Amino acid sequence: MNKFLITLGSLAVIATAQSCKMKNADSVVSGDAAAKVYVAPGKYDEFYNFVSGGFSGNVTVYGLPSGRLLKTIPVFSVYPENGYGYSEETKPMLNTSNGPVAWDDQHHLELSQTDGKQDGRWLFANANNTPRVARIDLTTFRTAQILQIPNSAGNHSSPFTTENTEYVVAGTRFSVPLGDTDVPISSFKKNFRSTASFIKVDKTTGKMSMAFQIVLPGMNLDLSHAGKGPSHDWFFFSCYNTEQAYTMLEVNASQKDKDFIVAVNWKKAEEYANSGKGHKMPASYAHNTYDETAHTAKSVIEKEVLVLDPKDCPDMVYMIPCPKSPHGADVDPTGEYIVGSGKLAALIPVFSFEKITKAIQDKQFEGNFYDIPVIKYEAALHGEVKKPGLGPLHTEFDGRGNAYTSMFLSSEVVKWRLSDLQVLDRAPTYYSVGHLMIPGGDTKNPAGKYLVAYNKITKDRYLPTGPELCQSAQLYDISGDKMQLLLDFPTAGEPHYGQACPAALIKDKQVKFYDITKNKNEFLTLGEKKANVIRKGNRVDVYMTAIRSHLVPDNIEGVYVGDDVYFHVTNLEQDWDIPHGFAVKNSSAVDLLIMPGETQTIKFTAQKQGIYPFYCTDFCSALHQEMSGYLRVSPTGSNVPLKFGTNVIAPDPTAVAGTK
Ligand code: RUQ
Ligand code: CUA
Repeated sequence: MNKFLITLGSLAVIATAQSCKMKNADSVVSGDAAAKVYVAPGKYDEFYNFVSGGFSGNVTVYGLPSGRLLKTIPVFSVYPENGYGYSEETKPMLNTSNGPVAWDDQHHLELSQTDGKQDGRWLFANANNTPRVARIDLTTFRTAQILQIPNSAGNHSSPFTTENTEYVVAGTRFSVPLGDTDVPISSFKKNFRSTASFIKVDKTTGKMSMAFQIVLPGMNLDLSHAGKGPSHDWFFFSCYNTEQAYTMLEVNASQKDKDFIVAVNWKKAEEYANSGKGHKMPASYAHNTYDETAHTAKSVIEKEVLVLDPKDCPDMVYMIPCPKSPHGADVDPTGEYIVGSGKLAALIPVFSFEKITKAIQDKQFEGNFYDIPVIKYEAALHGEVKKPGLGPLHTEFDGRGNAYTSMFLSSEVVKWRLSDLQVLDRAPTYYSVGHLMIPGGDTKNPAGKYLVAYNKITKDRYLPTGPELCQSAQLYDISGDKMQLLLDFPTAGEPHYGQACPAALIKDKQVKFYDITKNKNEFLTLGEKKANVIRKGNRVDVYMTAIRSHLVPDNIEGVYVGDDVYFHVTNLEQDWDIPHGFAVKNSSAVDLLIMPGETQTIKFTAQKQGIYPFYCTDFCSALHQEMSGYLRVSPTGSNVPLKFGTNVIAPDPTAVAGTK
C-alpha cells in the first residue's frame, strides 16, 4: 500500500513540474527546427514511419521528418473508407473462432528483418484484445494475413521478431486457464498460465503458422525483444505480477521488489518441438489469408497447437530478477545488453548477455520459480543507470553506443551511455511519453538521426477539440550530443510503438495496379460485354464493370424486396492511382474502393421498394459525377422482369413526361 501512495505522491509533484514546463514549451524549439522538418511540396520524406493505432485497431503511416500522414492501413478494425471488413472479399480477414471481431487494440509493430537489419518486406502488428498477429505486405500496404493466438489473452508482448524473421512472438499479458476451461478466478495460482507463442514465418512467402507455445507460470508477460548477434538464439520477455494477483493489481501486483525478465532459448525450444518433447493440445483459432490473385480472403479454423512445458525441456527458460514491474525489454544493437525498464523502479538495470551465459554455466541460481531456475541478479547484471528519471518504460538505441529511455512519470526522454551507464542528456516530452522510436532503433543498425516520442497526453499542445484531445508524436533530432525537439504531430487512435525505415527500402517496390489478366476472383467481369445480372432464388449477382466514367450495367430492374443483391464490381483500369468507388443508397455495407484490375463485392439487401441510385465515390475523372446508375426494387411477388444494361433499356413508350 505504501508504494502505491508514494507513486501517487510523486505524480502530484510531477504535475506541478509539468505546469512549469507548459509555460516554457515554446522556447524549447530552437531556430533551425523548422528548416529541419520542412519537406518542400513535391519532395519525398526520408523515412516511412509506421505507427500503431491503439484502440483504432489500425496502423497509420507518416513521413519523417515532415510528420505528414500518408495512409491508414486497416488491420483489425473495419474501415468504411475502403470497405475493408465490409466487402465480401475482406470479411473473412476479421473472422475468429468466436465469429467476426471487427475491432481491436493495436499496440506494437515490427518490420521484418534479415540478419538483424530491416529488409522492407513485411510489417507485423499485434492485436491486444482478441489475441491476433497480422502481417502487412509492404508492396501493397495491405493486411495479407491474420493469425489468431489460442491459450492467450491480452496479446501484448508481440509481434517482435527474431533476427532473420524466423519467428514472430506473442506473449500473454493476461494469464488464463489453458483450453478455455471453466475454473474459479480464485484458483489463479493453480490453473492460470501465461504462454509465449512462437509463430513460424516462411522465408519466401511470409506466411505465418503457429509453431509452438511455451507454457509459463501464471503472471503477466508484458513486452519482449529478440536477442541478436551473440544472443541470436534467445528471446527476452519482461513480466510483472509475479505476485500472481487476480484482483486490484494496482496494489497487489506491486508488492515485490523484483519481477523477472524471462529468457527463452528459442533455438532449444525449436529442437524440443522437432524432437517430440511437446504435446499437441486441442485448440480452436482462426487463420485468415488474403489471396492477391483471387482478391479474396479465406478463413480456416485450426484445430490444435503444440505446447512445450519447461519442466520437460531443460535449459530452455531462465528467469532474471528485474526491479520493479518491468515494462520494456530491449536489446541493444550488439546483442550484448538487455535493458529492463521497471515502471516503478528508481533505476534502470542493464543485463549482460555474456554474464547471463556464464551464470547459467556456473549455475549461479538463487532458486526456482515454478521449476524455472532464477539467475542471481548480480550475476546477470552489467550495471544500473542511477537516477535516470521517473517511470522508465521503453529504450531504443542510436547505434553509437547510446540508449534513450522514455520516462512516463517525469515526462522526458533520457539519453545514457551503454558502456558506463552515465546519463548524458534529457529532453522534456509534452506530455507523458509511452513508447519512443528511432528508425531501426531495435535492430542491428539503427539510423540514429531522429527519435520519435509517442505521447499519451497533449493538453495545451493543439487547438482544443472538446473533451477528447488527440494523442501525439514528437520528433527530435538526435544526431548531435544534445537532443533537439523539432516537431509535434497528432496521431490517429492511441500510438503505442512505431517502426520507421529509410524510404528507399520500400518506395520502389510498390504495386501500382493489379494485372487484370491475372485476376482469379470468382466474380470477375472481364470486359463490359461480360457484364451480367443472374438471379438464383432470391440471390441476385450483378457482374459489373467500372471504367472512366461509367458503370456497366447502370440500369437494373427486376429486383424485389427481400432479395440479396451482390454487386461484384471489377475495375477495368490498368493505370496507377485510378481506383473507383462504389456505393448504393441506404446500403448498410458502406462502400467499396476498387483498385485497378481488382474485383470487390458489396452485399445489398433490398428492404423497401423504390429506386436506389448507385455511384462511384472516388473522384476519378472530369465526368466522375456522371459515373452513376439506378437499381429498381419492386414489391415482392410483382412481375417486373429482370432487365439490365447501360444505354440499352428502351424508354417506356407508355410513359408521358412528368406524369408517370
Ligand atoms: S505499451 S507505453 Cu502497450 Cu507497448 Cu508501453
Ligand atoms: Cu469512378 Cu469516380
